[in-house]
Amino acid sequence: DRPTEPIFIGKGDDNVSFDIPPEYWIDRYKPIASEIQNRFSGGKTVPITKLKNIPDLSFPLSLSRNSPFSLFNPYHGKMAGKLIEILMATKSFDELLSLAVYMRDRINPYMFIYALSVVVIHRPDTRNVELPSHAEMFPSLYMDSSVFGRAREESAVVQSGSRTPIEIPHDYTANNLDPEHKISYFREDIGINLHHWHWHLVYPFEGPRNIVDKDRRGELFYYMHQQVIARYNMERLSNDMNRVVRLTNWRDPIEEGYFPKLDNILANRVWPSRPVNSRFSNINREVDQISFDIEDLERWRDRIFNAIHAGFVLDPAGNQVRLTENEGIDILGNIIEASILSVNPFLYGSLHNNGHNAISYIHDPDNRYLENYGVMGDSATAMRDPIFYRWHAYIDDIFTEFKSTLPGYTVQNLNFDNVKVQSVEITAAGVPRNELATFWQQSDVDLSRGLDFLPRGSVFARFTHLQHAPFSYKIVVENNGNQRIGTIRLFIGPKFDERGLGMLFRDQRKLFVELDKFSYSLNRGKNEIIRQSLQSTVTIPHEVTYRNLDRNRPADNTAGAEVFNFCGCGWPQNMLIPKGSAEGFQCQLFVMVSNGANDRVENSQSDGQTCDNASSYCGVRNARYPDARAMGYPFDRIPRDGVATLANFLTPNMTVQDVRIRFTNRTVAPLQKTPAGTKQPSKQTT
Ligand code: CUO
Repeated sequence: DRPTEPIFIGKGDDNVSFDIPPEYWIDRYKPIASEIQNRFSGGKTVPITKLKNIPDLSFPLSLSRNSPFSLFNPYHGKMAGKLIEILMATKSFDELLSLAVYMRDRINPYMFIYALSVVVIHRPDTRNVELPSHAEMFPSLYMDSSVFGRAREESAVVQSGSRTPIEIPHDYTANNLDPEHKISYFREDIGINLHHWHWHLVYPFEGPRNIVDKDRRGELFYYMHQQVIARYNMERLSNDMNRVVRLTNWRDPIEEGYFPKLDNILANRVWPSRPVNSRFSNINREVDQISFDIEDLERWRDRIFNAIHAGFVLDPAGNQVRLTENEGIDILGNIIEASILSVNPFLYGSLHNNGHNAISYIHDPDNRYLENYGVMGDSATAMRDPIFYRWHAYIDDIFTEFKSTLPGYTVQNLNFDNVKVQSVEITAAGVPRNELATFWQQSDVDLSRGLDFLPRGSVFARFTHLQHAPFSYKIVVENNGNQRIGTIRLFIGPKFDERGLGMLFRDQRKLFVELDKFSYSLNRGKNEIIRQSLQSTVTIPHEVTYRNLDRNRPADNTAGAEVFNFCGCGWPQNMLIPKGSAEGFQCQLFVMVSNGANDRVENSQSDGQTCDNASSYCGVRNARYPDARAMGYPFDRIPRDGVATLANFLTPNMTVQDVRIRFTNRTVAPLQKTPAGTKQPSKQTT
């Protein structure tokens, strides 16, 4: 049982501690409370108001501090939901802070941080509170466990400020004898995993209804994960691999293994691995209060397919709820995931979540070996495992089945009268026109917030990730009507399939990856639109993913405060485009200008303060989804009759440009400088 430290909200040398009311200390620390407080309060202290009444925490307290906590586990989800409800009910910021301080040493830490994070991004009075990066709070979920022993050694011997970043080798989970390892750089990318953790934080499927019930959340569950699969497939094609195969047969052994090399610091265990050819079993784990059979999954699947083909789902009273063109996908998203908004959980079950559970407990389905869940059991780690993509490709295919029941978009629907897109091109410094350049880059993460060691102070892990040269688009649009608002929709997709043959539109459409979407006021005549890749509404900047902005931030947080306000959901900018290949991976860049008057949504504007910089995959905080079209438009439906290829699909307000993504095997030193005085590793790479 590890001792826990008092609460620190600063990181590195920037120690800030709370002035904890004596009654709040847990019994174990009471006798040494003042000694601990003195030992750790190096700088500012924050006063904490003592609450007269502490709400009943018995339900969330029933999960011990050292137990694993999985959001995919319905029992854990309910506890977290209760905790969120209790924290949301506090009447003021002071009360919230006080209750959080009280909970901190009592509640399971992983559940506590999850619930508190959900609360911070949903309360109006915490909109300016910056959540620390989850990778800094729980670094063991995001990187090779071997780094931590080395970090402790470094911090014990070398003074803060002179410590050398600990380098994480590029290949640490496997080698190329496993073909799937070729794209481990994608699956294990810290930014991608952070995005996924944040997405599920913004869109919990359990908890108070006013938090869960967001505009089009079921549809966004479908779309964000559909895009993950499209991106993964682009990445696979870049690496001469075939598209991911759906996990359709749940009785056969699973070919892919995964050995995560992660520590579970909370449980003092290593994360379980999954050897090749593991088989699904019925799950019955009393300790986790979870049991279901493979047959249950099959029944839910069949009922969902029946509903799609019948065109309606049944509510608990037996009434038909139609799966309409506009709302059907949202209804299905909530049913398939399943969220508490599911029309009928009893009939349609929880297919996607229990797929995660079936896989994450595959090594110990009845808990006879007292093993925890594998990486598929946590949204912070699930995307590391190749099976995540096979499972989600399966889930995505159910949504595709529904979309196939809808008529293709007509020319009239797609066209924007009197608007013609003449051309689109890409330029990047030092790269031929219509070419994108990718390479490796290193970045640093401060581990000091997430590790217990003394003396304190920053110690960094240095990891290597994919990067590309920033680029700009030039789109030439001719507007023969009056001045109007257009929505510019940019996508990229592979030009050829695995065999090097051109693709049919019906297949290629599923591979188009959204790059950007923005409104533009079109003047009469010719418009030259210039847009930077860094402005993408799909991504968040590198500095936001890694929370490096605060290093040089003014202490009073006055200058450019808006820059620092974000919620952390968003595809990482460094993964905007796939890796491509040394020869130049051939892609098609697609641009469409749709009629802004039809795309507009009332009340979709953010208040200008927070969380709207990655709206395509994450929505806008406290506002409606900012695009009236179906998510994925215009690629979300089968083509209209007579359209076989992308070229046939185009209307005058669209165009396509061939582009290449060329990868160079070189590594660039970190963009963000670690604080002054930090030593660089002796092995310099350029
Ligand atoms: Cu994001 Cu399966 O939903 O992990």
